[in-house]
Amino acid sequence: MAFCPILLVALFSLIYGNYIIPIEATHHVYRTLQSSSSDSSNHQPYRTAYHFQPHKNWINDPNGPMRYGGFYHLFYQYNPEGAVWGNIVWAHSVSKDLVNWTPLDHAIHPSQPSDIKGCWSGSATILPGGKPAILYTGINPNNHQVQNIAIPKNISDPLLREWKKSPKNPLMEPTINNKINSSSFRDPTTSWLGKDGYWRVLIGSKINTKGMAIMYKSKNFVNWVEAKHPLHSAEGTGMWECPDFFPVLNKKNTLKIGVDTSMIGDDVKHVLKVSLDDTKHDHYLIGTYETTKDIFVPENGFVDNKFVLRYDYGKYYASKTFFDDGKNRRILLGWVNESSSVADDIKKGWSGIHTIPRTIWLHKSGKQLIQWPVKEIENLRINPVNWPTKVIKGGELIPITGVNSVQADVEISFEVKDFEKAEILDHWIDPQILCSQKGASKKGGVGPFGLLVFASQGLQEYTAVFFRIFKYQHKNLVLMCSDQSRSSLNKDNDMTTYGTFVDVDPLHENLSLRTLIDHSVVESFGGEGRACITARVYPTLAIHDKAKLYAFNNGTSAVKISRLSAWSMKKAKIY
Ligand code: DQQ
Repeated sequence: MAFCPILLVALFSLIYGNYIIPIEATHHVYRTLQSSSSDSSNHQPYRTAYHFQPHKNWINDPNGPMRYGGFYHLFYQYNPEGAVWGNIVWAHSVSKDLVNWTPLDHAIHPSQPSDIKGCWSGSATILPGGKPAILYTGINPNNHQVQNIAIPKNISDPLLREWKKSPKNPLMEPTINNKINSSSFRDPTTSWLGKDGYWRVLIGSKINTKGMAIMYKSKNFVNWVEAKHPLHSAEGTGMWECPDFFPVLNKKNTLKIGVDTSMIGDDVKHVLKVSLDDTKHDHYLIGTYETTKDIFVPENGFVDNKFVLRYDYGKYYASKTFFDDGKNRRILLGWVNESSSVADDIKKGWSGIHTIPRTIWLHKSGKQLIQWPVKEIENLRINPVNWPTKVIKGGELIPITGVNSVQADVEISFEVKDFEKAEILDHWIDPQILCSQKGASKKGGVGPFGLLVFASQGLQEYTAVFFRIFKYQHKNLVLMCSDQSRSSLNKDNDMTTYGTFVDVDPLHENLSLRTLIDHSVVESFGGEGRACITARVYPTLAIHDKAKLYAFNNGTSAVKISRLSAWSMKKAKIY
């Protein structure tokens, strides 16, 4: 299913480069701030050392990740002019290991009428014969969102440095029954090939407050026709941004193996992820893709019309997966916005990072996904610290020394034996609210126990990542929190506390926590990847070598630390 070369030879070469007009969109627009100069000083305490971020300026969604020519390619939404959203192009970096990256020239920038006002999010598809193609949203002169295609100028260049756009662009416009608003039609997914020889792609959209993933079909990847109905939709969910649709293996002993996006069959379940513009969270549904009807039937559906499962219960948005055919795994990338004020972002000259790429697969229960930082990140680990088994009594705070507390990877496991003192929860309550009410400083029964990161000498500042066990309907219910309420003395920051319940039974397994600490990021994985919480924090005292790291227990019951391994992390080469 290759391109017709003729269509791609005669390309419009319009205005490349500087002719970019910012427009109102899904992100805040700060017109006057878009060309502010940036402070690229190396002494910034909040700049990350091993999370992906460009040298300076604004970054948002990961776009079109793929493996090609022996390289991982990452494109991302980028403002070349400043540290706020605007002037959006597709910046491009390549990597051999998903950890160290080399920046290349911007791959796609406004140049055609169909994208002259911005090149927004999209995805890459590897077509038969191994040729990549990118579908992305362009903003046309009328501020309408349309879908465009770009392909490499030279597929024998493994770095795919140059991209050309089709003169046939736009390939898709929001026509359907005239019901789709031209400002709600964006973010094409990676396409998949049906048994009938038609490619399918999803476009995020909504009608009134009904969010939906509109499907288009094509034989040749250039002429796309809208399907009779969306793949899936849901009332009350608002605009669906950056949809992602992919199969996961559902077969014992093969769960961790990733599969190509076009894979269908009895051994797979499908995942539909949508980024909800209204809540700014990435939610997913697990279900069956009924290929005969071209619909997705979720198993976990909605509760009170709301999605339940999230990739990350902290700050995390506009994620995208790709199939890594080199290592047969599916990799998830996501954007993490700042929690600092716009004025502070401009002062530091940058805004936004990506999480550590995560391998993603179906949990053996079939009810949720598991996420775990890619193995390659472990190559940055140095100076290991390992504790012998240790009991941590109620009220105890034990320093974790020997690691660089602002640039570390910590794995800790707790064994709980005594559930007698677990607090009783007599009615269900939103876990995020429960975490705000019962922060790390509120003494509990079984927990809170976990880690204090970015802690200042006198504990005026700290971020706490912890578990707290409740008795709910005669069962143990594990709450995982990331409490930022004391993360900084600078109250201009968003210090929201995040939380979720983790589907772990501490009667039968230890409670594990892994936290990646990187200057202003606290990226945590609870229950071996069953729950993830990412937070951004900006301490004023607990910076550089003033920051301390502790294991703590503020419950009445003692718990056993059955494992603690911690490492300092080397700096990755990213720009
Ligand atoms: N960001 C892009 C849009 C997308 C949004 C614009 C999600 O294409 O819907 O930068 O963060």
